[in-house]
This record gives sequence, structure tokens and C-alpha cells, in this order.
Amino acid sequence: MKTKLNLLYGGKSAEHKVSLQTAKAVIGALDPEKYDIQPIFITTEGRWVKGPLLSGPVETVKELEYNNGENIAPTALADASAQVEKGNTEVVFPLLHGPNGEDGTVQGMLELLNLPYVGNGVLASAAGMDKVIMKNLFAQAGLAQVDYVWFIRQSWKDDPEAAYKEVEERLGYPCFVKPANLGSSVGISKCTNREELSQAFEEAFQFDRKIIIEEGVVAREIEIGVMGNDKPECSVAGEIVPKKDFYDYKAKYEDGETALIIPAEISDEVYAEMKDMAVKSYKALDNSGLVRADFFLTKDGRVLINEVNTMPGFTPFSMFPLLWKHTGVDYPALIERLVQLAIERHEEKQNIKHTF
Ligand code: G1L
Repeated sequence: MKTKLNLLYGGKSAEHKVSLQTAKAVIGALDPEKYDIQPIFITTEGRWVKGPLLSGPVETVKELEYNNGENIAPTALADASAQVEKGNTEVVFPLLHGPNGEDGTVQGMLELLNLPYVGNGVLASAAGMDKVIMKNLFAQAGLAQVDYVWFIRQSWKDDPEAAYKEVEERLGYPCFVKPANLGSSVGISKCTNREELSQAFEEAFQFDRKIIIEEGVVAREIEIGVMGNDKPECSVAGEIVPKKDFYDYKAKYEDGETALIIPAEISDEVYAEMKDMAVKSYKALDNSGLVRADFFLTKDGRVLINEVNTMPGFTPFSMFPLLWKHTGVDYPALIERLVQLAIERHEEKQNIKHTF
């Protein structure tokens, strides 16, 4: 029996195009002998459109943009749910970014429908979406990280001076101001003085009611792929290096002028420490399926966890798939493994007692 893969992609986010390209790549990697693909396109306005059943690759992303197709309600996935009840294998693959994609809301709907889905569950998705919650959990797990403080808009409005003073006393300059919401790559500033700090607060609070300020460190950026449910496994490490000579924040994060070095040139000791921290963070955040764990490696050799991404870039040229390719798991095998993990997690849940 074939597995039906319900691919959710597009969406009301800045990553709409990336999601489409990723969907095309995932479809292209699936063995038509094993999978039927049900594309579900979410338009930029947030309409859900069901495409035709596919059994092979598509030529262009255009083909996946069913802008004039028939609208369905998100709960139309109840059909898939009914198939699962009958013993057929259906899995949902959510390729969505930002609010309503990776913050646990879609995952919550899939839980209500009792459908197996790829990637992290509700709790891990939501926790991973909020930098403050994530870092608080890292701290509780005893993981080394940069120092940080956070504010909600109201407390800053009530006493901005106190907020700036706290940043200066705890962190000093340079520091980074960011909206707490991880999905947001906007509203981020590097600050080197009070004036920039107050500007940065204004800016970041436009994108979230909660912001985080992180101590600036001079460090290399190393990433590891983690995959699994209760027994997470780690990939080799990779390094992100700005292509241009200058370590400019804008060039690095906004213009995407970076190179990936895989495997990263780090010592066995540093790699072992990163793997250990990656697995500890996986457990602390109750992750399942996958994460990309991002680290700082300081000049004096300290390993700090920066963040984990529950929905990392996922084209064949993105860091996470490349890390696994170098570890011996190619793109089609990676997708198959993630689908398998989704089914395993779902099956385990069916055996949990809800009454006694
Ligand atoms: F389902 C997975 F495997 F968990 C998954 C889902 C989504 C992995 C990676 C992604 N990534 C994306 O959807 C995106 C970064 C391409 C955003 Cl559109």
C-alpha cells in the first residue's frame, strides 16, 4: 500500500516562495512507487486550495500554485483523518514558516484530527518559536549560552530608562535587539550605544509585543542537524561563513551572502560537546522529528548554544539537508526517515492511556 503524503505549503508569510521551492524539491525526491502526493496550497491571502493528486515530480513551482482552485477549509484534512482510521497510511508534511506554520497552531489542528505529521509537535514548535521561552529552557537544562534580557512592550513603555539601564548593566555593548518571535528576521538591530538601543527597541516592538536583547559575542557559527524522536541522532557539523571579507551583520543575515563549510573544521572535542548540547536541548524542548541546532564557538573555545530551528531551510541546498548528506543520508532518504518518524510518533500516541 502506498503512503499518501499531504504536503502543506505556500502560506501567508515572507517565506511563501521558499516554501513553494521546497515543496517542489520534496515532491521530486519522493519515490512514486511508494508515495502518492496530495498538494495543499495555501495562498498568500491564506486560502487553502487542494491540488490534484500527484504521482511524480513537477517541472516548475508555478504548477504548484493552484490560485484558482477550489477552496477547502483546513479541517478538510478530516478526510485524511478518516483514511487513517480505516488503516490507510496518510502523513501530513507541513512546509510552512512563521505564524500559523511553525508556532504550533497547524500542529495543534493535526493533533485534533489525529493525523501523523512530520516534524515537531505543538509544545516544541511553540517553545522553539519564542526565543525567550527557548533560552529559558536552555538555561534550565544547564546549557551555556550568551547572556540575555527581555521585555514586554508595556514594561518598556512604563519605564524605558530602567529597561536601557538593565541592558547596559547586564550585557553592555555591543548587543543585539530582536523580536522574541523567532519567525521574524525583521526588526533585528545591532547596538553600540544608548541612542541605537532606544531606536532598536522602537523598531523591534513593531514586530512583537516581546523582545529579547542578547550579549554580542565574536564567534564562529556552527550548526548541527538533529533527527529522531526519543533517540535523537546528530549529523556532522557545518559552519556558516560570510562570503565577503567584512563580518557585517546586514551582509550576513539580510543579503544571504554566506558560504557553508561542511564538515566544519573544529576539533573532535568541540564537536563532541556540540553533539552533547544538541541532544540535551532536544530533550529540554521536547523536540521530535528534527531540528537544526545553531551554536557559537568563541575565540577562547567556548561552545554556546544560540538557537534551535524546528523548521530549518529544507531545499537540497540548505544547511540541514546538506549536513545529513555529508553524514550519509541523502535527500530522498532524509524525507523517508522523517515520514517514518512521524508514523512512529503517531503510533506510539495511539497506545497511550487517557483514562484509568
Ligand atoms: F516537516 C519538517 F520536516 F519538519 C519540516 C518542515 C518545514 C522541515 C523543514 C521545514 N521548513 C520549511 O518549511 C521552510 C523553512 C522551507 C519554510 Cl517555508
